[in-house]
Amino acid sequence: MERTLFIVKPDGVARKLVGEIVSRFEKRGFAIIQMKMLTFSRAQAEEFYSVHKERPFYGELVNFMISGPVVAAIIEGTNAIGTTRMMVGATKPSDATSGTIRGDLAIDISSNIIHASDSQESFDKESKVVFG
Ligand code: 3AN
Repeated sequence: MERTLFIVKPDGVARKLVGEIVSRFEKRGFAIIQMKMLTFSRAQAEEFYSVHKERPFYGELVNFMISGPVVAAIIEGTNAIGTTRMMVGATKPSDATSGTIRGDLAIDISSNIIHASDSQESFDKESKVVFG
């Protein structure tokens, strides 16, 4: 059993995709361990995305993440981190295969509706930023 974190980003919440996205993970067989709606503070978003600090899109990414409420969840199941990343699809929605969340529901790289931890280290850090 493994745990991971996913976040329905502000565009996903605004587009009323929370139910659709949570449902995919429930149907796949994951258990929801924690879930909450929150609006990131700037400091929280900067810490959450600190690995991208030097990237040209960092400022835009932080501004986007604080632009509205998000829904964050910790889920548990076999190979949760890898399976969730597979279900989310490629970062660039135009590269994401149909059947994945981004491949079915997103078109734009800067608003790609969902985040999911990419490693145990990311999960540890990100879940601390979001759930304390
Ligand atoms: P993922 O969310 O697939 O793990 P990362 O960690 O490489 O992707 O990037 C984090 C977020 O930064 C992405 N979800 C996306 O919103 C944004 N992002 C990544 N690359 C770009 C880019 N080239 N231009 C604009 N935003 C980007």
